[in-house]
Amino acid sequence: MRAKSTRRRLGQAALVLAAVTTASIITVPPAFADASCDRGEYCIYEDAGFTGDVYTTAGYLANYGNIRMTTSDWHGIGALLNNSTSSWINNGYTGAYSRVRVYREPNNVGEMWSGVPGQTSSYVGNGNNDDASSHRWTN
Ligand SMILES: [Ca+2]
Repeated sequence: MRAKSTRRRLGQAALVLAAVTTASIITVPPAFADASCDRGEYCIYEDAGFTGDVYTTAGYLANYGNIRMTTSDWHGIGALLNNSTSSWINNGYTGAYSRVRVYREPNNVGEMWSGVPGQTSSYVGNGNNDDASSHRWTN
């Protein structure tokens, strides 16, 4: 009786595992899903000219920390977002909280640049390159 019960539980566990495995095959990995610079997003590029690894977000980010960018090629993991921004696009919506402000330090300390919707920078300049650590949306 006990052995049968254990076997049934193992069988159920195998079914759950199979379902999870199937789901992860069907689901598009977030690393790839997040690569496009969609409407409403602030889009960060590792290199000048909107190239290299990418990070796109419609949200605030008070500390880039250990967040990884989306890799731009087929191998490896993305570059660290922190201290990597070299070019950017504000693809946000106009209206309230449409201006993105970018900071040298976490928690919005030391503003380096800001941009309204539609504004882009193909290179942030030598003084600001690879130095951004947080951003937020403001009016
Ligand atoms: Ca960079």
